[in-house]
Amino acid sequence: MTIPDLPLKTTYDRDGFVTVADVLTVKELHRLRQRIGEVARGEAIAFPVSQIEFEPTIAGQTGEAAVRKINQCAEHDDVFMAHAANSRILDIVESLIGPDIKLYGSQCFMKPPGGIEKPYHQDSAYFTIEPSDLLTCWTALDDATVANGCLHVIPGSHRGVILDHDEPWQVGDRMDMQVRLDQYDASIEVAVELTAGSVSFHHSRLLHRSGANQTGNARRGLAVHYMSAKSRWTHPTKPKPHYVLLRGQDYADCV
Ligand SMILES: O=C(O)CCC(=O)C(=O)O
Repeated sequence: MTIPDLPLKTTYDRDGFVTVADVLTVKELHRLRQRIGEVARGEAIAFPVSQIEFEPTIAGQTGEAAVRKINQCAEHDDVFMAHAANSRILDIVESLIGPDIKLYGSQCFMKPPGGIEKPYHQDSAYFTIEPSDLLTCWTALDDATVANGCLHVIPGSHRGVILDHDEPWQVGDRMDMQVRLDQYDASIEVAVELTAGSVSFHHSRLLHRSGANQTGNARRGLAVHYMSAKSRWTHPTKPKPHYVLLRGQDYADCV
């Protein structure tokens, strides 16, 4: 693992994201790639197919090349839960958000050849948790480049508020929302290119997007969302799900 010069927390607090090279071993990377393939091809019998989303633009194809996203990987599979609980990753998460850590969610963005972009958004706009200081650990399962649709971020945008996500965005036959162009300064955007096995950590208010995959190979990224065990559930009607404690202690009246 290659730790950058500045303390990670200094960079994370300033920019809202930080990268660490070569966090996974070759063996860990191989195991995750193998398992994500099994899930995407429907070979992991116990994994619920309802958690698999398909690319809207890849018509007529089935199997791994047509999968856009797999939701709740760690919640439904031990291989991904072991990754979420990887002590090398949790040590970094602890240095950024403190010692009491729960798993908020996980998803694998498959970005196959021809996979579409995901426009600018803040994860906190979708998370019913306060304070809105969750952390996403995004692990590159393939080299992530501008050409194949790596993440792009607006440094420092996590220090602002949660913006309105009121610009409609069509994902196949369903609508999603994005932030309007006039709400951020696109000229300071940074591309977060990573080699396979390297990781970026981003704050849940950081504006980020990923590009379309214009290459012939997949750009798979495994995102695990972590929160402090002192966070609170804020949804007005939905009951709070059970969130797994990964490190530290639980708190009464918290998540
Ligand atoms: O990997 C992608 O394409 C999108 C990732 C993303 O939006 C996230 O990790 O929150």
